[in-house]
Amino acid sequence: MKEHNKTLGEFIIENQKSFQYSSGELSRIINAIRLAAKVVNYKVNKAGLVDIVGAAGEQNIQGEDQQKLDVYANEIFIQTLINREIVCGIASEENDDFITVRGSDNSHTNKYVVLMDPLDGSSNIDVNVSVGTIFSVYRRITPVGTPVALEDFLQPGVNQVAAGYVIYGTSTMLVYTTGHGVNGFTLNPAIGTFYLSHPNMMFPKEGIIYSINEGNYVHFPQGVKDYIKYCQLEEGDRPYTSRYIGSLVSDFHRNMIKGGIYLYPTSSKAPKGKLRLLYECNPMAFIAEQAGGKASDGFGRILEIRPTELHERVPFFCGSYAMVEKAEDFMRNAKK
Ligand code: AHM
Ligand code: MG
Repeated sequence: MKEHNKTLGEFIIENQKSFQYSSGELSRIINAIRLAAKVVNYKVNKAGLVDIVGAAGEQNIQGEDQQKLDVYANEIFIQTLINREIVCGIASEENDDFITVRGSDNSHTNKYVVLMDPLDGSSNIDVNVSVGTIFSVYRRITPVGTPVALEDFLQPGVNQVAAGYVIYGTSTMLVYTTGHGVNGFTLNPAIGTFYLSHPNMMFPKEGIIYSINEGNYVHFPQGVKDYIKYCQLEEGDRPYTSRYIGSLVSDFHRNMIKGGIYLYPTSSKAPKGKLRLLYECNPMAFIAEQAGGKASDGFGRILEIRPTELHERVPFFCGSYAMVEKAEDFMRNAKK
């Protein structure tokens, strides 16, 4: 079968065979995410109609309550995972605390936890710009049979068994890794099926795009200011091109295809950075590394950070390997 004729469903089944000890649970989690993504996609595509059928907090003409899309996406992903009884716990950027999930027999026998940002960049919805869902899967570390605990969620990113994102863009894509490279699937909306469109995605080692909210320039650490100036210098393939959507998934996706770096550093306004380690940075870092890229907090590997709280924030430098390495050089030099 030609690669582009392969559906996500077929790909999941084929790949399950390559996990030596797989009981099929991980495949079922990816399947649940695939389903929830299609439901959220349908709703995101209708978002422009909100003015016609009623805004969030109001009732639409059918008398149904309108919900904010990020709240809706959160509920869809959580409910889809809970209904299928495949995870023992879920943590979401939208919820203060993690959710304990029991099996139908009230047991705690499932092995995996899912962490997610159900609708990242949701402020872009009102202006018809792409948004995304980010997810991350870990094997629990507490014994099977006991209720899930905070430590099951506070694992370093190197422990991830799967991570991915959905991008609701000009076309909708699901991109994910289980630690054997990164594959991208595009939704055919006419029949509601994802097809393998981007097998083995790889970051170009070098790139010419830098993505950062330069409006915060004066608040950035010196190393970042120096790196930005380096990007803008007239030399070799520089100045680089500046591209910033303000939607992490979209900026990351473009940079992975074209070559580039995404930066969300600390600033005097956000002393720990803005992005969340568990819901945004770890999954994107896992995908980046699997695609030959690099992800750093400016000084060290994102995936090795030991989290201490669910909603922890970190500075994030991620993208083409050589570009992130260069940015780290500037960070180190500015500290000397
Ligand atoms: P959110 O989780 O509240 O949507 O914030 C995350 C988003 C990222 O998608 C994006 O890269 C970043 O925030 C943009 O932030 P800023 O507007 O400060 O540049
Ligand atoms: Mg977010």
